[in-house]
Order: sequence, then C-alpha cells, then structure tokens
Amino acid sequence: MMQTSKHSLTVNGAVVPESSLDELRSADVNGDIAQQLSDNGYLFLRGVHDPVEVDAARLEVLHRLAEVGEVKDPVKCGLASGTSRRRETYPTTDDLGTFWRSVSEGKAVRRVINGPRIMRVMSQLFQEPVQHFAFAWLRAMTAGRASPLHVDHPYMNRGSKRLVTCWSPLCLISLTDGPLYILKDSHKWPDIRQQFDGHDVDREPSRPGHIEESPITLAQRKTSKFLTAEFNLGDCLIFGMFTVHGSFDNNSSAGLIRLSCDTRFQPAADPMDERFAGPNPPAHNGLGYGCLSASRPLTEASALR
Ligand SMILES: O=C(O)CCC(=O)C(=O)O
Repeated sequence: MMQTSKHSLTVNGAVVPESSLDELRSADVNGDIAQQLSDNGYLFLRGVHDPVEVDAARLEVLHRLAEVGEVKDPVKCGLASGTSRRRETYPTTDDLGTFWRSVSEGKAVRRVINGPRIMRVMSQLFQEPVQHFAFAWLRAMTAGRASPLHVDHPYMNRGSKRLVTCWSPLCLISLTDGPLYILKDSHKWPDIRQQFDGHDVDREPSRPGHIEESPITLAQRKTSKFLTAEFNLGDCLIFGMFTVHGSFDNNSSAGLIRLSCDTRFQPAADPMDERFAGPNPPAHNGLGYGCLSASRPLTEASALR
C-alpha cells in the first residue's frame, strides 16, 4: 500500500480508498522490456531523461507562461498566479494554438521529449528503427484540475497499431500534485477494448472518447488498483493504446502548476497518423495545438484533451 497523506489522492473530488492504491513498479531495463510492456500494460522508467535537461524544459515552459502573466514570481517555483493575459494577446483559437505550438516546440522541451535518451529506449523496445509524432501533448495543470479516465486509442488510431505513449513529468510531481495513474491490468480488459476499438473521436464526435464510469467505481468493479508514484525529473511512463489511465486531481495547496508532456512513438516502418505528423500537424479537427485544453489560459475551465 502507498504512504499517502490523508485525502491527498482524489479523482473528481472523491477520495481514492487506500485499498485501491498501489505503486507503479519500475521496469527491469536489463530484461525484455517489450515483454514487460505486454505483461503489465506499462513500463515505468526512472531517470531516462537527463534531470538537468528536464529542469531546463520546466523553466522554458514556466517562462512562456509567465510571459502571459500566469506564473507568480519567482517563476522558477512554478506556482500559478491565478491571473492571465493569454487571451488578450492571443484572442482566437488559432492564436492560442500558435502560442501553444511555440511553447511545445521549445528547444529545451524537445531536447527532452524527442531526445536521444528516449529514442534509445524506444529502439530497445521495438528492436527496429523508431519515429515519434511531431505533435506533443504538453500539459500545464493547475490546482483543481485533472485528466479524465481514458484509453489513448480513440484519439490517435489512424496509423501504426504498435503506437505507444510516453508520459514525462516536467516538474517534480508529488502525490498531491495530480500525478498520472494507470488502472492495473486494464490493458487486458475485453469490455474496454471492445468499447473503444476502432472508435475515432474526430469521425464520431458525439460518442465520448473517454470512459464515463467513475474511476473509483471502475477500479472496484474490476478489483483493479490505481497505480501511481511520486515522479522525479527524468522519469517516464510508457504504455499502450488500451491501458486505462487518467490523472489524480491536482490538490497542491501551494498552487503548483503540474507540468508534463505526452509524446507518441512507433516503428518507423509503420504508417503514421497524419493528424500528428509533419511540420505543422493538423491534430484534432485541424485545430493544431489549439485543440489542446493547455492552449487555453490556465485560469479557464478544463476540457478533455
Ligand atoms: O498528463 C495528463 O494529465 C494526462 C496524460 C495522458 O492522458 C496521456 O499521456 O495519454
């Protein structure tokens, strides 16, 4: 069982029972990581990225957020100011997308998320040449916010069937700051696979891409566990397209902006989902980076992507 401070881990405001919590196990990097991914539905790797480079990425993002008035001084602490000038400077979805694209394509961010260290891990995983999506899902989650329960498949299934997600924290994420969780063994659940296999959120927008059942109810119904960890700079979590995951609520009392980025990797020989490839990826509905909730001011309500 995890050592949590009372009420630190909540989803949609509901406390996750201690009995439903467990720790992500670190992968055995000297073993067969493809087998571990297939057996467990995830690979938790500590210290893949260079922590100094991750910290540089963190500061790069924070300074961009500070530029639009969203970070308190001193910026390096990463606390939300509770105000924003982002919409004044970037009034339209298009403008907001352009801003978020420039943050997401920052040199220090890309050095981490697309750098040689993670590429090496992916080559070890696939045992053949690999490539990554050009598009990246950089997230800045303020207190009170969380990512909903979902599998990734319906959001990105027009290319390789061997696609994996790599989620990298870009700041220290303690249990109170809204860490990512995975539901244990969920990659083997036939009902979830059946519900989402072949679903494409852009082709069928009226059908939800996320899981509507409450995460706590689903975990209990499946006698599963919420697997999570305190994430350090350099860690990453790799998982497949049918692993059920989400994030806990960011309950940081100090107002920490939880920074992370999810990127996608696949064998280079496979076709790539065109929405997320190329120099200016169209992403969902052709909105580019404007499709991400992170493109909107931190002071505005959350959305699903
Ligand atoms: O960072 C988050 O809150 C969500 C990340 C996620 O859903 C993903 O990596 O697929």
